[in-house]
Amino acid sequence: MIKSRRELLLTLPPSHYCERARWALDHCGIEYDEERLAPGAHILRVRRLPVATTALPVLVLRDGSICQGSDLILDWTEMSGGVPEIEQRLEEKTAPLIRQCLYAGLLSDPKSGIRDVLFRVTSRPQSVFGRLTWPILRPMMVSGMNARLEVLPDLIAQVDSELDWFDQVISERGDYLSGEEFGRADLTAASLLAPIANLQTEPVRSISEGIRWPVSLASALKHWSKRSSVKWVQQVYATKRGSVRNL
Ligand SMILES: N[C@@H](CCC(=O)N[C@@H](CS)C(=O)NCC(=O)O)C(=O)O
Repeated sequence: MIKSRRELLLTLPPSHYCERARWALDHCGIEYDEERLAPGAHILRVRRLPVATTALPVLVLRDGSICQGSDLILDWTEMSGGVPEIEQRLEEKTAPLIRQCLYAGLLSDPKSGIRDVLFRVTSRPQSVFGRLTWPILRPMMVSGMNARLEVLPDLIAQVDSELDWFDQVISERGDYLSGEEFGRADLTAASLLAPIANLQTEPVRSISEGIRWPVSLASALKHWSKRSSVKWVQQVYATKRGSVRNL
């Protein structure tokens, strides 16, 4: 069993699931270090751990035990204010759709800046490995997520209907998804919708700095920016994201 002084959060920095875990740790005042990995290179690192898959985030606890997945990490923090049915839909349907949709536009456009964003805030060896393997990695990401340009219009329509659902949720529930206080469900929704909210709030702003949205996505993002869901995300980030410990 490996013991360390602080918890260690392994992330792919731009991942919204990783932001969900990072925010929960920040919110709960937990001292941790963040090890920022590059896609592709992360596999070599995560395979050294006793976990079933290479998906991040992974939290390595001080006693050497491990939580894999943002949901289990939030369970471990014991944050209150969860709404399981809303969080489950966000985690299993809305968030993968948003990821697939954005990558379908970004990976097909060499000027999108996505390569630099994926490797910029990682360690030097991770970044070098990632950049060298990019010609192989990029098509692997496209096929792994089915993030092809041809499916982008359909993905935009599907994200739109997820926002119809979430607009309805917030109109029924008011400012917070569970009761009168900010809680786990709010944090989950805001972080998993963050990639489409053009946030100027840290850490999302710094991590995604340099993205140039392809025309195909820019108009969808502009349209979404007027929706209640996106305004709600911006408001929650502006008022609740609070201090970011590990930038
Ligand atoms: N449901 C999981 C999803 C995690 C996930 O899909 N992580 C992606 C990043 S967005 C990942 O690590 N992909 C690379 C891999 O699986 O090797 C969670 O909530 O943490």
